[in-house]
Amino acid sequence: MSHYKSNVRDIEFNLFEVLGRDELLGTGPAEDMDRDTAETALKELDTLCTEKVSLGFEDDDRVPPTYDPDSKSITVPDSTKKAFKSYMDSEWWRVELPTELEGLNAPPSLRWGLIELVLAANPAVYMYSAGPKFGQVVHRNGTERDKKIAQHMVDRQWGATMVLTEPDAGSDVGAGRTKAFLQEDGTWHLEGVKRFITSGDQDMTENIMHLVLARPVGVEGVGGPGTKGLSLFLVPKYMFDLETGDLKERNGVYVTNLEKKMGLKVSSTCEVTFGDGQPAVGYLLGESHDGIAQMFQVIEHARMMVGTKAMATASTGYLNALEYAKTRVQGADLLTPGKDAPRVTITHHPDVRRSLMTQKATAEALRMLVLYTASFQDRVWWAEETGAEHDTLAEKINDLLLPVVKGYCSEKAWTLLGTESLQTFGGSGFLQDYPLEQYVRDAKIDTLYEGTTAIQGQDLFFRKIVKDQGVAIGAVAEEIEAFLQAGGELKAEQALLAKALEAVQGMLGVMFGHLQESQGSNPKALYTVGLNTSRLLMVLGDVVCSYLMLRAGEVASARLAEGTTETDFYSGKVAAAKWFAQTHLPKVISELKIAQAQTPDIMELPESAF
Ligand code: ST9
Ligand code: FAD
Repeated sequence: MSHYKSNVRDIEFNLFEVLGRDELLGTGPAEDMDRDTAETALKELDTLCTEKVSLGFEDDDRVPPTYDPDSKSITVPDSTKKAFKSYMDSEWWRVELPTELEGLNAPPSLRWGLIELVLAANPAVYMYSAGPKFGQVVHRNGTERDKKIAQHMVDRQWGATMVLTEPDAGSDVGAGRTKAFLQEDGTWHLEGVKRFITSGDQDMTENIMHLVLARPVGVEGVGGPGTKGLSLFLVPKYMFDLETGDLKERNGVYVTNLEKKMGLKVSSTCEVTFGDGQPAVGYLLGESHDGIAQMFQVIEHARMMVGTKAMATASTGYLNALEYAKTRVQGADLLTPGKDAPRVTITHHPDVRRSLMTQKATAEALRMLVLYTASFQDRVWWAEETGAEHDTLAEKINDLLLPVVKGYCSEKAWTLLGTESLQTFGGSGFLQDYPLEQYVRDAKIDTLYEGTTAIQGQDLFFRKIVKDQGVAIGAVAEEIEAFLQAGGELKAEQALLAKALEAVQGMLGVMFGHLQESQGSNPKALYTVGLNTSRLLMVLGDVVCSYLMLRAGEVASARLAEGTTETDFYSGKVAAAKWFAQTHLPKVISELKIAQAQTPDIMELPESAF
C-alpha cells in the first residue's frame, strides 16, 4: 500500500473557489486547458502517484543509490527507476514546459497544484525528472547552439543539475573557486570540485547536463571576485552531436563521492570533479557572462519547489496521522473516567484533537501560501504569453513571497511533522512501519538547501523589502486591509488579523529604524537588523497564511449558508481558518515585543563566552 495520501479536493478548492484560477483556464494561452481538463489532470496524476510514483519511496530509502568508485558512477535502485519511468512515460512533466518546447504550458498555479502530488509521493523522482525543465532556462537564455541543446534536453529527456556549491562556498556562492579556461574553438575547460550536487549522477537517463557556475580565467573584463564574476557553463556528461543529440565520447566530469545522508536518500547528493586528468568541456550559456542572474532563474523555481515539497510532505504526514488516529483505541473519554469505561479511539482526546487540527490547519495554510504565490506567477505568465505589458507588480509580489514560501513552509513542515504528526502515532511513529519517521528525515533538508532559512530571511528583508522600497509588501498589506474592510463572518479572527498586521508593520518600523541608525552614527545597529530577519520571515508567514485561511474560511462559510451537501468539508475549512488565526496571530504581537527588545549585545560577547 502506498504511503502517499493526497488532498486533491483542497487543491481544487484553493485554485477554483478561493483564488478564481478557473477564469484563466480554457482561454488565451490556456485555451487547451479548461477547468475539466485541469481536474482530469489532477485526478490522473493523483492515481499515477498512488499506483506507481510513490512505490519506491520506502524500499529505496532503506537501500539507497550506490556509488562505484572504479567507474565513478551511481546506480539507482530498481523501484526508483520504475517510479521515474512511470512519471516520464506519463508525460505529465510537460505541464511545466512552454509550447515552443512541446510543453502543455499550464498556468503556474495549476502546475504547482500538480507538482505537489509528485513531491508528496516521491520527491526524488521530481528532482531526477527536472532535466527538460532546466532545458527551458537554457532555451530562454541561449544562443542558437544552446537552443538546440535545450531541445535535446527535452526530446531525449536528459537529466540535469544545478552546480553552485563548493566545500568553501555554500551560502557564500561568490567564494566559489572552480575555474573556466577559454579554448581556441570557443568552448571552455572547467577545473574544480563541487559538492552536494543533487542528481549529480544516475543511471536512468542517457545523458546529464550540468549547469555549472565557474569563474572564467584570463579573459579581460570577466571573472572578477564574488558572485558577479561567475559565469554559467553547460557541461554534459557525454559529448554529443549538436544536430542530432546522439552521444559521443565521455566528457571529463565525474562524480567522485556519494554523500551518506539523514534523509532524502533516494536523491543522489554528489561530489563532482571537473577536469581531473581529462578536460571537462563546457559551453558558455548564451555566450554571455551573466552566470549568477541566469542561475537565479533556476534557483527561484527550485526555492518554490522546496517550499512546495515541504508543504506536500506536511500534508501527507497529517493525512497518515489522521487515518491512524481514527483507528487507534486507547484510554477512555475524559468525561467517562471510570476504570471500566469504554475505551475510545484517540480522536476522542482533546489533546489529540488539538494536534490534528494544528496539522490540518497548518498543512492547508501552507498549501494556500504556495498557490497564492503561484497566482502572481500566473499574472506574469499571462502577460508574457499574451504579449501584454509586463506585470511588474505581480513579479515583485512573487519575489517577495518566494523566500516566505521556501523559509516558512520548510520550517513549519519539518517541526509539524516531528512534533505533531509523528507524535500522533505514539511509539509506533518512531518505527519504520509507518512513513512518519522517514518524512521527518526527508523534510529536514528543506530548511537547508536552496539557501538556508537565515539566507531566506536576509533575502526577504534586504532585497525584497528594502531594495524594493516596500512596493510589494505595501501591496500585500493593502490587499489584507481591503479584505478586513470588507468584513465577514469570522469577525473575532479578523480583529486578530488587524492587530497582527499592525505588529508586522511595527516590526518593519523597528528594523528600518535600526537600518537607518546603522547608516549614520551607529554602524553596529545593522547587527540588530540581522537578529530580526528570520523572525520577520516567520511572522510574515503567519500573517499572510492567516489572511489566506480567513479568506478561505469566508468562502467556506458562504457555501455552508447556501446549503452545500459537502458540509464536512466546508465546516472543516471554517474551523481550520479560525484555529490557524487563533493559534498564530496572538504570537505575532509577542514577536514584535521580542524584536523591539533586541540589542547587539550578543555580538559584543567574545566567542569564548558561548
Ligand atoms: C541547491 C539545490 O541547494 C537543492 C535541490 C536541487 C533540486 C534540483 C532539481 C529541481 C529544481 C528544478 C529547477 C528547474 C529550473 C527551471 C526553471 C524554469 C523557469 N532573486 O545580493 P547579492 C542575484 S543549489 C533573484 O549581491 P551576493 C542577482 O543577479 C544551491 N536574483 O548576492 C544579484 O545581482 P543584482 C543553492 C538574485 O552577496 C546577484 O545575485 N544555493 C537573488 O553576491 C548578486 O546578489 C543557494 O541558494 C534573488 N533572491 O551573494 C545559495 N539574490 O543585485 C544561498 C541574488 O544586481 N545564498 N540574486 O540583481 C544566497 O542566496 C546568497 O544570498 C547569495 C549572496 C549567494 C545570493
Ligand atoms: P554554510 O553556508 O556553511 O552555513 C552554515 C550555517 O551558517 C547555516 O545555519 C547558515 O544559515 C549560517 N550562515 C551562513 N552564512 C550566513 C550569513 N551570511 N548570515 C547568516 N547566517 C549564515 N548545492 C548545489 O549547488 N547544487 C545542488 O544540487 C545541491 N543539492 C544539495 C542537496 C543536499 C542534500 C544538501 C545537503 C545540500 C545541497 N546543496 C546543493 C548545497 C546547499 O545549497 C548548501 O548546503 C546550502 O546552501 C548551505 O551551505 P553550507 O552547507 O555550506 O552551509
